[in-house]
Amino acid sequence: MFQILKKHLARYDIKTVCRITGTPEDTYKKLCDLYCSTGRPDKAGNLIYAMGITQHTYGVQNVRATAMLQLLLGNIGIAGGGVNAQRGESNVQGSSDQGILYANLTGYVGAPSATAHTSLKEYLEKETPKTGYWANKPKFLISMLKAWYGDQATADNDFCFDYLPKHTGGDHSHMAIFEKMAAGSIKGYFSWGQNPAVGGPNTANARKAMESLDWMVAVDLFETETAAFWHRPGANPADIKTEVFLLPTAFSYEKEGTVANSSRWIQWRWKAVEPPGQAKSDLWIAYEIMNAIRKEYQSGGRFPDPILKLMWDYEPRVHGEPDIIKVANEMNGYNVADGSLLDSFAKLTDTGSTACGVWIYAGYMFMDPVLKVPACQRRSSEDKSGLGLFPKWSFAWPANRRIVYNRNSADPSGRPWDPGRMLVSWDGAQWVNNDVPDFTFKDAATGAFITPDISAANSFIMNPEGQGRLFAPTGLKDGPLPEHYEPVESPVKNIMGKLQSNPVAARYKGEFAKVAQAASPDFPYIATTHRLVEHYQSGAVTRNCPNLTELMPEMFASISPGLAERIGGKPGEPVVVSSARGEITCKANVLPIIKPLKIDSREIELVAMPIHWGYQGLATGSSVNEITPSVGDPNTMIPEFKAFICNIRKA
Ligand SMILES: Nc1nc2c(c(=O)[nH]1)N[C@H]1C(S)=C(S)[C@@H](COP(=O)(O)OP(=O)(O)OC[C@H]3O[C@@H](n4cnc5c(=O)[nH]c(N)nc54)[C@H](O)[C@@H]3O)O[C@H]1N2
Ligand SMILES: Nc1nc2c(c(=O)[nH]1)N[C@H]1C(S)=C(S)[C@@H](COP(=O)(O)OP(=O)(O)OC[C@H]3O[C@@H](n4cnc5c(=O)[nH]c(N)nc54)[C@H](O)[C@@H]3O)O[C@H]1N2
Ligand SMILES: [Mo]
Repeated sequence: MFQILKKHLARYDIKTVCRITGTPEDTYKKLCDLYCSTGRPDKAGNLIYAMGITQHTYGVQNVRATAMLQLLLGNIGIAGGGVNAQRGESNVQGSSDQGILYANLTGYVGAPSATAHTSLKEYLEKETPKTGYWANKPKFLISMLKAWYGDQATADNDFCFDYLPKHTGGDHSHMAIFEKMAAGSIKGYFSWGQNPAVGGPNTANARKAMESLDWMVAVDLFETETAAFWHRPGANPADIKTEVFLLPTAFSYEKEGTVANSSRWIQWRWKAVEPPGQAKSDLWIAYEIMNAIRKEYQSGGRFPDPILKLMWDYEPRVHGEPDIIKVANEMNGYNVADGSLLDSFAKLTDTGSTACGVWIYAGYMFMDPVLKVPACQRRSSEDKSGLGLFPKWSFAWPANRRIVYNRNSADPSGRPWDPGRMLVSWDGAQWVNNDVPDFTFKDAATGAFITPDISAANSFIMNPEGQGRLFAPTGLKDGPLPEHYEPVESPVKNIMGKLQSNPVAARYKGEFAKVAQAASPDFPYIATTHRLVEHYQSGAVTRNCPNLTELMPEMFASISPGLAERIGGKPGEPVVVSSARGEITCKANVLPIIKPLKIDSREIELVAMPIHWGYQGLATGSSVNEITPSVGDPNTMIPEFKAFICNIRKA
């Protein structure tokens, strides 16, 4: 495999990489030397990334490349190492853990398919690997079904597996939803804590697509651009039939619950103030909607069982709110016989004796020894390792392990590669550790230590083969090894091969198909989008804060002094930025730090635009997403927000 990899990558010598990226060769070489110097036992290299890596039609290939680099340098599973995705919103990690992605149930257990999984047995046979930790999948799924369906779930009825919604394949991501909405096949829509009228690509068409909804529910702090789509500038409310409900919700400081951060630390957040007016917590809203649905189904319905047999008891209320500790305990898991909390997912069974909503969260709740009530937040700052592990602060899933794959911090014989950064260590007779070992280190039955040779060749326990993957044999739509492609819209030719852009990039139909031809003379410049310190995301919250809107009041496009001169524009003057989707007007921000990109010895100007404006709130302005393309990565369907082509002129 290593020889294949070497051959594949030999084409990417320093000269070639710098032709593509425009980085000066000596700078790039210096950077490579510095970064690769971390590939020694006494050093650690940490690779942090966010949207610059992911928001491309080859975003997953980018991420794969970072993981492969870190594997090759020995930077995985060690203190100070790793590939660290910076999750954007405070609980985006927690949301993913709870199964918010359409192809997942909770804890990254795959959602069942209508055609491939007609029974629990068929699901488990097809989806359970023989080796690796996922061999325990039946325990995770059956315990989740017990958490959802309680006594109703028995071995005889497949633990109510038939009640789970089954997918029929295909793409149900953000862009696909709006494509279907535009085509008229989606009739109702919950916009719950998101603002797609500003946040999604090609958004002028997304706003138009919402007009074909019968109803929409916006659960938000404010009347966002999405909630207000029916009276947006240019629309005639009399022509729009959609019934819109706006449910006011409590802000983060006005409710309690868990949030999970980028390091998978689950932390409890207490309520600081009461929500204003009629605003309720999201939990209250979800609970009452389901209560109302259950009431409707009591008088019949096409298939009431999944709804009426669901365990849905979060009483008694606490200050009117559902009992959130009951929710937290259900996520954590408990013994069905006596309701006692599970302290580890190692205790889960596939017999129905345990219930657990989110297997990776097992053990995060504990009985507070002083108060004698279930609690979540551990609050000791003790850290004997001196490595910043803080094992008694919060709970890091899985199993309160701070660094996953930590068997790799020790050599095959179990000696730490760097004694100064010991996570786990075999002292000849037993394992000693600063972090929770991420391998089978003790015999579950006898409690005897297992010698290091057993785990040495099996240090990536989530993979059936037990190995890190330089080569990804399955799972990725665009192949086992990363390859360079240009963005779908690019002013330059891909010098690495015949295929200009990722041949399997996600693309959409109708109005969402609008993409410029490569090297179009109509759009000679590269456009990119980014954030500002003063605003947050679609600006729904921050453009309602007077002080923040005062600091950063207006939408703008940043360009180089050279480009400003070419279009005859001065700082602060209005400009029109256009793409194959349309055009927006904003102000010119002429900045010397914006420099033309040097690609294959050509200089190409760059237009950089922030993402935060819309037509609601205290400070309004055009949304850059009116001109971004609906194309995305084939695996994640994340839109290509970071690179497309545009033109710019004086308004
Ligand atoms: N103040 C503030 N903070 C925020 C947010 C906010 O809106 N406002 N949003 C939060 C959220 S949800 C997220 S996801 C994060 C996002 O955080 P970031 O990803 O850091 O934010 P962005 O500004 O979108 O863009 C990231 C960077 O990508 C670089 N870039 C563009 N194209 C490429 C490329 O091809 N390769 C590489 N290597 N780099 C490239 C740009 O130069 C830019 O500096 O921020 C979070 N924090
Ligand atoms: N062009 C371009 N577009 C982008 C990006 C980019 O870099 N470039 N970045 C993308 C990224 S990474 C992200 S994450 C998205 C964000 O896009 P969205 O998720 O659509 O935008 P947000 O503004 O984060 O929406 C959050 C909404 O939740 C509301 N809210 C806040 N707290 C609560 C709460 O406790 N409960 C409820 N119910 N509502 C609450 C806010 O008022 C706001 O309306 O934007 C994406 N869009
Ligand atoms: Mo994000």
